[in-house]
Amino acid sequence: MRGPFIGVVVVVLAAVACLLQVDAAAEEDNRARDISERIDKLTAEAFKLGRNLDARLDPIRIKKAGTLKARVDAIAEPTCDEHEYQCGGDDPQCVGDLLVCDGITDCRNGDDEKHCVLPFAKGDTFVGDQEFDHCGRFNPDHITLHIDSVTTIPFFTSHPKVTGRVDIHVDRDDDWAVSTPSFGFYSFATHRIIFRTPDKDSLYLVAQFDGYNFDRFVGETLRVGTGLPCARFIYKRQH
Ligand SMILES: [Ca+2]
Repeated sequence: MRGPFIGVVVVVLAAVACLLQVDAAAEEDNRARDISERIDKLTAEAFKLGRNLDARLDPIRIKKAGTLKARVDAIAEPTCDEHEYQCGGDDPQCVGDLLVCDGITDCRNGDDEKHCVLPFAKGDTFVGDQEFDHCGRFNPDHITLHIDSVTTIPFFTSHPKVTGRVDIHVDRDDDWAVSTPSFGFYSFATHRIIFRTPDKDSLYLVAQFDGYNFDRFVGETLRVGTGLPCARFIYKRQH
């Protein structure tokens, strides 16, 4: 009697052991599947994060964001006096325009010497589309500015000298144009070229970059004396 009983017990125990092995294997499979799913999820998140970082480093997006910031800054209350430069950051400080890009650090955060690469060079051409023009008799749709030279003067490195030509195209049968030599100075502090145009109408051109997108500037022609603009063209760099 004991013999068959023991045999039954052995068979039952073997069956239980087998079932336990099956359960353990199934549990291992489930854990492996969970881990695999988590790895897939983390991989997808890593790729998404990488894409977002790439987008943030995209120079076109950085330029657009900078242009937007410049527009907000333009309508905000100025925090520095005229002819002063705002160092920026969390530590408000103003320094004189002449101290920007003069080779000596004046801002506590060093910002006045961080952006001193000229954004244009000899041979560059910008074509302007008219917004309004009631300066003279020509009323052109387009004006072209050619940069002929850019010279950094020792002891006045904050304001490189710029020479150029302003061509005014007039739509007539003979495609007539007026070319006026101009010279002026670029300010690293204001991102602005002021051209002194030697003309009898006492006009001068101010080319204002936004400090971020140097492929475009707003060009206003102003009258000497009043300082009021009588023309505005939006200029774009020709590539
Ligand atoms: Ca300086």
